Amino acid sequence: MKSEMIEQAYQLAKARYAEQGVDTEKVLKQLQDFHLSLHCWQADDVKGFEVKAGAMSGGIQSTGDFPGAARNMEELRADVLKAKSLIPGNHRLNLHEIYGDFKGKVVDRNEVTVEHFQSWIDWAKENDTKLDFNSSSFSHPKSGSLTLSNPDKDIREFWIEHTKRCRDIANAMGEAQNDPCIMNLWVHDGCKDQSVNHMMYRHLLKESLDEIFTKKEPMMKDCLEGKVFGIGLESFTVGSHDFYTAYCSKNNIIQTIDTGHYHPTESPADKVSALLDFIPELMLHVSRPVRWDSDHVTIMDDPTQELFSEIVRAGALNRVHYGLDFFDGSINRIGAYVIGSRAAQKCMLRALLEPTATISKFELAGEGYKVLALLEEQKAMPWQAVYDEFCLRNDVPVGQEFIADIDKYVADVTSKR
Ligand code: RNT
Ligand code: ZN
Repeated sequence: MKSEMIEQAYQLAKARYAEQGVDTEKVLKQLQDFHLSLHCWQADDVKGFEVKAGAMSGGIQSTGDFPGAARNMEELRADVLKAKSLIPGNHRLNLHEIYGDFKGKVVDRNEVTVEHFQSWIDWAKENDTKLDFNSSSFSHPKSGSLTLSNPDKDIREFWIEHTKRCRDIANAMGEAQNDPCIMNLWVHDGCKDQSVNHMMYRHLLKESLDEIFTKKEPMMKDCLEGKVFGIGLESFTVGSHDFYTAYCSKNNIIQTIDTGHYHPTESPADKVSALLDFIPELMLHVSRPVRWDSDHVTIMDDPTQELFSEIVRAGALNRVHYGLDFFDGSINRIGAYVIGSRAAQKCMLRALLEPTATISKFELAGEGYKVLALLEEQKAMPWQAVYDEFCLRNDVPVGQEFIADIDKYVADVTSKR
């Protein structure tokens, strides 16, 4: 697309938004300041780099065997940089513990230290990327169906030790980048079938968390992610949404909202305003559930749009961390990163372009039809022209032009793997 065309379309869009009292230049600045946290695990179907890696477990699954997945750290880093070069703005990278630089050695989860992440810290600095982190309780011989809530003290302590070490690593990352590292804690703990010990498991999880959080780590932020069920853990999840809502609100901890972790008609967006008066901040795992927590690539669907709109309407832009969490092994994985990240950005852009103050005035004046009218108008406003301008200013391909870049990368790089 010619840049004059993009510029002309943007000027028209700018004028139309100005009629609604919306300043697109201000919005473009806000969008520049909107940083996603790209999840490293889309690049290799959540395999990681452990030397004696266990088969994938913990109730999650990546399906598909599209060729060209990253097979090692060098390939993963190259793929992430390629994806980042096609996404406007600057974005963080979210690492799982199993992606450490173990240098060919067997390092068990209760032995990991910051030295296994030093090369990531250096890489991040060189590439102007901030890091976030996750403890990893799945795909390990001691994962079973219970980790931090396991009645077996030895297994429980193994995972407590792992999680404590992960917090130390996250804190070191935060220090190195002079910006807190967001560490997500998700454990798959649950039961496949009927159980009469729900209270006991939840109590054990609470006790484990209390112990894990005793150490103050000033340069990292903890967040807790619940869910409804996992594959092979269908009947009961210890760390449910309610459990963590209670725990986070009592202990002033960030809660993670994964958009795939609720009942099909339950709205993740509605949780933003329900939670933010009780917990300090929110972490998101932006994903797309198709019939189950399938972790399809994020697109501009209604649930994602509503989620970002609710954040903006709540005035909570700076109280949310924007992690992505999809892993589709059935399509080009770099394409998946670019589509999912751009879709999340476009939803945020549309949320920022809403004339919320005007609509709110009508609502409070009892002018209901005007509220509906303006919300309907937003759907066809020329936000795409603003997004194209954003891409142009960030010197990344506009519109579908990124496809040619990915095709070239396939020809030059991933097809040779
Ligand atoms: C699983 C959770 C969790 C994982 C990642 C890999 O249902 O969503 O966030 O997807 O930690
Ligand atoms: Zn998640």
